[in-house]
Amino acid sequence: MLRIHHLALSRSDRIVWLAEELGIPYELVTHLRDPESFRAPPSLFAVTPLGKAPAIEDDGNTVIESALICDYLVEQYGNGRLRPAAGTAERRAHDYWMHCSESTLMVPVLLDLLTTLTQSEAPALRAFAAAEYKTMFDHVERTLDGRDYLAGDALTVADVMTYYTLAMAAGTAIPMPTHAPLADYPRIRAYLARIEQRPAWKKAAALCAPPAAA
Ligand SMILES: N[C@@H](CCC(=O)N[C@@H](CS)C(=O)NCC(=O)O)C(=O)O
Repeated sequence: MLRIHHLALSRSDRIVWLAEELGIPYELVTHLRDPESFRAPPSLFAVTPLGKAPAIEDDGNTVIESALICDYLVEQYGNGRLRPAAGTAERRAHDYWMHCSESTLMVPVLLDLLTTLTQSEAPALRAFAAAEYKTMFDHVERTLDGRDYLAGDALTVADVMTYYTLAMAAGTAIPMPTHAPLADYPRIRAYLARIEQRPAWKKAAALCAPPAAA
């Protein structure tokens, strides 16, 4: 059976959500962050050389990197779902967002998170992140003009990837004192809300939530 290694408060939410969307049976192994350092525990190094989440084990394969895991699961279990047909405009948009979500879009998010976690003032980094957020949100807002999802009118796995990046930026995936304001982006707010109404997303959110502090 598919085993998903989940780190509470992390990108591995994407993989649990995707497994729920595809109806794949899985075993969920939850790892907890060190409360002081916010780093992953040593148990993840037993699974992957980088000690990071998400990771999956399936049929003797260990797969890491959330985009690659998404591709693997859609390939193995999708039966044509959640990925547009090759050679279409929708597929090109899907491929673009699959890459962009974990590369360009993640840069300001990680700068913001790291300056917060290290309790740095770092005004230049914050200013850089703020400018990048604006560019990023303007781009996503324009993309969502006339469509419900990033590659068209249907959810694709590129939305599974990009949703989490946007939710981090908006401060909802990992609570952060500073986060990018979405007030000027009605399509992005509607997009996030549309996703958060999906039964698979709701189930994954409940399963992935960290245990309540005692
Ligand atoms: N590009 C990788 C990033 C993996 C990554 O950095 N995961 C974070 C969680 S969001 C992690 O495990 N951090 C814990 C640590 O580095 O100690 C992916 O998309 O899977």
